[in-house]
Amino acid sequence: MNADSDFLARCANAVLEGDREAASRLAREALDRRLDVVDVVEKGFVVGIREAGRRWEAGEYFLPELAFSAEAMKAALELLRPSLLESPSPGTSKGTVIIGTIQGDIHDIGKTLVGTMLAANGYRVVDLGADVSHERFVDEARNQGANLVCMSALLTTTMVGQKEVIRLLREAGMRERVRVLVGGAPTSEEWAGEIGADGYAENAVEAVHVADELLAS
Ligand code: B1M
Repeated sequence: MNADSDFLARCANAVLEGDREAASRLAREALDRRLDVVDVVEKGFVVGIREAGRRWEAGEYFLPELAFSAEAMKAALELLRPSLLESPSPGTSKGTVIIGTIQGDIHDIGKTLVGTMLAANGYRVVDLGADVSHERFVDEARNQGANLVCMSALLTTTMVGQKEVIRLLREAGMRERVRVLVGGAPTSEEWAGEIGADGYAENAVEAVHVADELLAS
């Protein structure tokens, strides 16, 4: 069932106010009411964290307030994760995915969401976390026999690392057998083309579609 706009607004507000308890309570309520959890995340909690970012940029929030918002967001996601992971096709792996946030970048909320959605849709996901060195992406892709390398970047200063990982994959002779998907707020379709990635996705749901297309071709 889809959540009503009032419920979504309360989710956004709990994150915006950095209210971890309220965010957790609302996440539990969403589960109890069997609401569409993807909707609750994307149209509720994510709206709150983006508005917190806007306020911070506008000088209306200080960094600790932004950090509280991020904590509230993570608390809600933690509770919703098992439900997000309910796979429509359990037991069948569509391929192995390596995912992480690029070196120098600690933003992990969007990356975790993308990894969760990929896992929920039948991929074996190896989540390397945040601030992952360029070399580690390549090493893990090799060790795990990855079909797809997913790199998230939220900073204009770190997105260039995605290009470096692609260069290293090429240097290691792995570029032909590994597909590369990039994403994160400052990235774009154009950026993906410029750095030689195979795909770009704007959000977690789109990431699943793009991964499916890339691995089918
Ligand atoms: Co920071 N931060 N932050 N931050 N932060 C941004 C990114 C910023 C845009 C805020 C702003 O100015 N408005 C800005 C970057 C500016 C720029 O580079 N142009 C910024 C900055 C500057 C910083 C610091 C440098 C601040 C400082 O210390 N002075 C610092 C960086 C530290 C570092 O990384 N080295 C910093 C720190 C933090 C917190 C720790 C407080 C916290 C992060 C907590 C955490 O993640 N554990 C934080 C937060 C929360 C944000 C904002 C507000 C929200 C990010 C987020 O979680 N969004 C962000 C502003 C914004 O994005 N509007 C901001 C929700 C999440 C679900 O969305 O991550 O976009 P997102 O992921 C989406 C899509 O992008 C996409 O799908 C996801 C789900 O829909 N996607 C992919 C993401 N990865 C993908 C990968 C894919 C495909 C799709 O395939 C591989």
